[in-house]
Amino acid sequence: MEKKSGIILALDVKDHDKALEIVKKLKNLIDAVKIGYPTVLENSMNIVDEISKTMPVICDFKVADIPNTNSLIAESVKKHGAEGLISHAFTGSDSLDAVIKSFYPGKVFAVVEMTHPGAVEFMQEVSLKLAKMAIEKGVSGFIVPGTRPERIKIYRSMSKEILLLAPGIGVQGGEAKRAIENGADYIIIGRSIYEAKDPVQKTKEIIESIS
Ligand code: O7E
Repeated sequence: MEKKSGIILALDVKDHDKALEIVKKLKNLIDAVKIGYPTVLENSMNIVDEISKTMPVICDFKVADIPNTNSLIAESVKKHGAEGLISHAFTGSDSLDAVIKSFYPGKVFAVVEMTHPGAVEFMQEVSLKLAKMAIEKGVSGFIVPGTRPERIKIYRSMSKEILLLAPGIGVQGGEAKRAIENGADYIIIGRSIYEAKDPVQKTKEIIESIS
């Protein structure tokens, strides 16, 4: 996943043709496409194979099970050509380790703190511990909250090398520039782009705002 614009498209688009059309239009402006349950449940994993042939895909399945089940999931995702896989970290080091080993040499990104208000109720309290454990286990990066740039700064201070991917930009209130200034390597953006009247123009504006 070569960094060019620093933008990862959250392709939460259920319609197969619409999803592929938007990827085709934005292909040269974005670094990767994140595909999650909304798209795969409507289209099967074939859509991951299709898009992976044209650009890097990160599967957002927020894997959160016992080690054996996590391994089975990671092995299957790998077969479909995804370059990255998103896993929860709260299930513990053995569960995360199983994802990393079974998805190797693919990149595993651990969710350490989410963007929505409910994330401060339970998750934030343990998020730095999760991040420390995830670094020790050897993840490629973290999912960090673009809605709380001050928290991104803290995760950045934990490691210079770890990739920080920040969703929550646009519709959820986060600002691309602030996320990047506070240490994010990539921003993950969905609705602000795919629901825009002109997604290409919108993406160009976002790129302009962070460069
Ligand atoms: O709000 P949008 O439309 O820009 O979409 C944001 C995407 O990022 C969407 O797919 C959502 O599921 C995801 N996301 C968050 O919004 N908040 C989080 O805390 C975590 C994620 C996420 O992508 O998790 C794994 C990367």
